[in-house]
Amino acid sequence: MRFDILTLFPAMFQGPLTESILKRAQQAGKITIHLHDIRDWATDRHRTVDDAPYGGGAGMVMKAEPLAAAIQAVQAADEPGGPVVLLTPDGELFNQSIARELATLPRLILVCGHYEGIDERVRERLIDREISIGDYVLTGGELAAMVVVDAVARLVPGVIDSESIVEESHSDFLLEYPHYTRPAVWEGLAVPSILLSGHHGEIARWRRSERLRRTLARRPDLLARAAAAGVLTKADLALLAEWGWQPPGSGWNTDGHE
Ligand code: 4FV
Repeated sequence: MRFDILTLFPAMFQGPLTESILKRAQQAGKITIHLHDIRDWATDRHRTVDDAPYGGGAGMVMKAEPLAAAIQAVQAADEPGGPVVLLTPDGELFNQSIARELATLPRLILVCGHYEGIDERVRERLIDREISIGDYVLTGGELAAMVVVDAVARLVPGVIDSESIVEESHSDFLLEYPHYTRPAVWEGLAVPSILLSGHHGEIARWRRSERLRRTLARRPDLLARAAAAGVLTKADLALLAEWGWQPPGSGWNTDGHE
């Protein structure tokens, strides 16, 4: 998979995208990451990429011309094409299912806004999709782009072993089960004996119940989505009923009475 990132601060990407799993994925040719400095498409001698907002107000706005020229040049630079995605706090909220969807694409072109944002006309003309990584405001879209590249790249086949993708948090709306490793006792805290039993069937059942317990305790909204998506088994629903939880709309509301 190919990632193109358009930014005013390409140096920010050294480190997060050049270490560990993403580094090995690039070395193995599973992914390629191309950084493009939007300022390279500024045509005036001061290489201006931003200007004051029409209508007044604080801050600056990214100019349409250099940004549009950058997007069109990068799109034309290579086949296959790919969606142009703007990272912005008013985009659709990024999550694991969007990450899975994007990881099926051959290419992704990410646009990092800065200042107050980009000229609206570029959004109308050249942006295919807008994604937010969360309901808070960053100084720029760069960190958001790194988050999206990291979450998507690790789902590209061969980047990490598929075994560890299967049961991780949000893979099926449920949160992950707790993890333990040596020593068996640490500071008086013992690893749950079931995990030392070697009974893989019972370990799988324990891990599933821990995922349900944790999701019910921390993110009951996800449990409702899991139920709606049909990923909860009869055994799951029976266990959850013991804990007083019923899928919304199942006649019994979550705290067990009509
Ligand atoms: C953001 C977010 C974000 C807004 C103004 C960049 C900043 C500045 N991007 N998810 N949250 N962007 O806060 O994606 O231009």
